[in-house]
Amino acid sequence: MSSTASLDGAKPPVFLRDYCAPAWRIREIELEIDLDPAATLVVSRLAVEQDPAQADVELVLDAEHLELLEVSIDARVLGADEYRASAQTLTIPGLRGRSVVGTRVRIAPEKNTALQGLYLSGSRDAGFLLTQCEAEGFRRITPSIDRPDVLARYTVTLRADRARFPLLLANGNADGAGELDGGRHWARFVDPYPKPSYLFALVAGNLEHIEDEFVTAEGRRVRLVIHAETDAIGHCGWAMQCLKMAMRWDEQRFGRCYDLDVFHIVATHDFTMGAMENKGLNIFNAKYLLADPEHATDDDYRHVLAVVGHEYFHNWSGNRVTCRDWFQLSLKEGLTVYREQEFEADLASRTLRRIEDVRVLWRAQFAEDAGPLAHPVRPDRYSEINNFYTATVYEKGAEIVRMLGVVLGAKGFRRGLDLYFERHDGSAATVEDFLAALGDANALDLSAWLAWYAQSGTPDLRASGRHDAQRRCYELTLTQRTPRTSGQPRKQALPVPVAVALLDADGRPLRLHLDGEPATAAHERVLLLTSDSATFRFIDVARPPVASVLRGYSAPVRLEQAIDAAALAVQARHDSDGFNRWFATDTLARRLFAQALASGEPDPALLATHVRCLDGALRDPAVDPALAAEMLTLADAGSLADGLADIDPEAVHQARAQVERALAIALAEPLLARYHELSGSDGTAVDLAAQARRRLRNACLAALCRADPRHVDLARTQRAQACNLTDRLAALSVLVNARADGVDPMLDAFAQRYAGDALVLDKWFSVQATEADPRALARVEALTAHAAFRWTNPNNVYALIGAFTLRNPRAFHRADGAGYRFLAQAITRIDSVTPQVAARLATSFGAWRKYEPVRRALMRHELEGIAARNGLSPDLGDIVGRTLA
Ligand code: 0A1
Ligand code: ZN
Repeated sequence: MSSTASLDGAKPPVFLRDYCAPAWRIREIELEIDLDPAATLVVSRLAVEQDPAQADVELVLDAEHLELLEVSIDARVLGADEYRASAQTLTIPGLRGRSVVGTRVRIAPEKNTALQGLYLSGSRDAGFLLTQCEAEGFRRITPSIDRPDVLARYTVTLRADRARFPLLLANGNADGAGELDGGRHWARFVDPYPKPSYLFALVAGNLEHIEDEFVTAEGRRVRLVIHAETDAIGHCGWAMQCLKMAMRWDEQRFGRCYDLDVFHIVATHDFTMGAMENKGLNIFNAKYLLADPEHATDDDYRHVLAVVGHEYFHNWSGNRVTCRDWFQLSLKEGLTVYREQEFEADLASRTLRRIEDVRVLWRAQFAEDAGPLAHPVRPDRYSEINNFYTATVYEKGAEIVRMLGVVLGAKGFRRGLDLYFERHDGSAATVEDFLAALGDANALDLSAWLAWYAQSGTPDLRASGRHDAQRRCYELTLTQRTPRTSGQPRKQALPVPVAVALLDADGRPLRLHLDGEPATAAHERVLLLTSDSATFRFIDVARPPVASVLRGYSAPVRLEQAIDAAALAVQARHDSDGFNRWFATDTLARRLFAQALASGEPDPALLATHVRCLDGALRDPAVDPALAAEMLTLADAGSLADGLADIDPEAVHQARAQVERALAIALAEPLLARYHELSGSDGTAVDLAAQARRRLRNACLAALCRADPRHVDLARTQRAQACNLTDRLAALSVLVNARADGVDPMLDAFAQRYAGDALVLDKWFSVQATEADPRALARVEALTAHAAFRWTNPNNVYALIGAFTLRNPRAFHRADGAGYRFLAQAITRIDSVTPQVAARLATSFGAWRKYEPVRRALMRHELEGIAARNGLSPDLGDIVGRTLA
């Protein structure tokens, strides 16, 4: 039972419209697993039950990469002619009604480099065993009905050598343990909550742990345990704090309590994604769990908070209420990303989190939606579901939930979510169910919102205002249009909530009075655009106001606003919405960039306006330093090139660098003053205020070094004196980018200092991979031979090769095509090891048609070369096939 597919033999697509309720269900699953890295035996008993309405449908179990040893029905072993096994399935013909189907299979976790199913993390002799089952990994452990709408109760008995695997874990509550002959031992787990197979997990190894306790609002005492390898266990304290904060927050904000007596988290360095929400046994990529001042940056601290929250919140949005099928993936992911965003917004900074989310949306999701891999938040077909854990499903999915939150208001949204959880607890739901629950709880018909899930592409939203002095009114006209996307030529109007305020010349918000409505004291209003275009008239507006539109980025659209630089400057300096302050500076910077790209230099008047805004943010002590840092940080090249055709990445780089330099030169004095003022006081403190100050200080440093090479000495001093990783890395990055004298020995010293710390060395790889210089490619190629780099480790691959292709457009898009060649070779090499990672890397070619003809041809050539290879994985075949289509 093993399978590979070539591009022309790729898996056939599955269509949403073909969904059928399962003909067979599984009430109970009993597993007995004899663990051994070389040969693990899995014995299963599935209590299956046929849907009487589908009595003619055979029982087909999913089964891949398994060595089938035995099949039985109600304890009677079947002859080889009584079942059919293929590379993907095990079929038992003639079965009717209820039975217990038994199987015995053998698997080899130490050979499983795909990191799906049961695999080994770490070395052959000392590593530990763990599972990853989402989306379709369970079928690589035992034959089963591996689809999310089949929910079963699990009893799991694990057996293993005690010395090698003292820790045995599976989902749910512990239900006995004991000794066995030959130095082996056993442990049993019962999970009382029916769950789909993708939430199954086990862990076996020699891990250390830290432990704490949480008492839920319902009075349940919960043991919290985090497990990690010896060298990492000391870095788990922050994650434990985050977990407790997440548990309390979900009770307070959404009334959701934890529901088992124990909650385990396990850290691994071998994981293709961020983390996984297995019921009661979350498994984390160590990158998103470990944090201590010497080994983690401020960003790491915030990411741990967010990801620990995310996985914990899945316990309700995903586990208690799961998805009917994988087309509904955003039902759990969009909702959980939204909950995670709100968690961080409430506990840390709302404005900052929003800016970061919008940057990601623009960079990753808008690009995806504008290229050949565009798909709706709820796709209508897929051939490889692993390729749909995308920015669209996650980030745009979260934006839809956010818009519903904006329209329903906090209380209405909470009512709706309560009803959703109540109605669908213990079952598998759909996007329609979600909208119905939110609507029913608020006596609203939300079915029009389904279009956001079904339609791909980013809507353009045009906002233009007209003031009528005589009538003392202001008319705001909103117009939407969604450009055609691959596979979806026709588009319809969507419900678009547009949060609006009107500011006077000093930035003070006016009271809003919409024509035809009673006057209120509100200074902000959500306008709901439901058609192609609509005009909203505000009355009692004496003077032309500054319209602050799309506040908090209330809808995931490309805003095109008829607004002059002076009005943007009013927003940048005074808007009471922190996000829109930043949005205004970003808009000004993009205009400067467009001028630099078109005519070789930015317009001096516009430059002066923008400089005044940034100067104000730098000098004003009332401005959050983190916000000031964000205002100083220009959008990345990919985001700036959004919407351009025939992109010349070198020209984009030069125009961007020119704007950065012009701003830095004009702001040199306040940048330097602020840099010194912020120096030296925060040490290893990781509180929010200290993080914000470091962020601004490092933004000032980077800008100063762009303005004048002499400032590179500041970076040298900072590198030498830094007492935290954030400052040390920021200085190193500046020095690498400046190609400063002596930077190579500094890089060596850094690598030596952190030798053996894989996560810090990954950052060291990334710093070198993102040097905005075509010569970075040679360095990256050389680093693939470094002792700390393994092609089999996804974190290494993303840190070096992913950082190079995604965050170093100048070098990746070298005119000679060497960057493309390197990526294509890396993809081919990785595909035979970890297909999911290869497929993800291949999405870096997704925008190939947007580039100028020479680069377009070079990328196409590499894509066609990959496509022509034999034995391509279905994962890679799917991405390359769709990219070239
Ligand atoms: N559900 C996880 C993401 C995840 C998806 C697939 C994985 O393996 C292929 C692993 C994790 C989350 O959203 O956190
Ligand atoms: Zn998730």
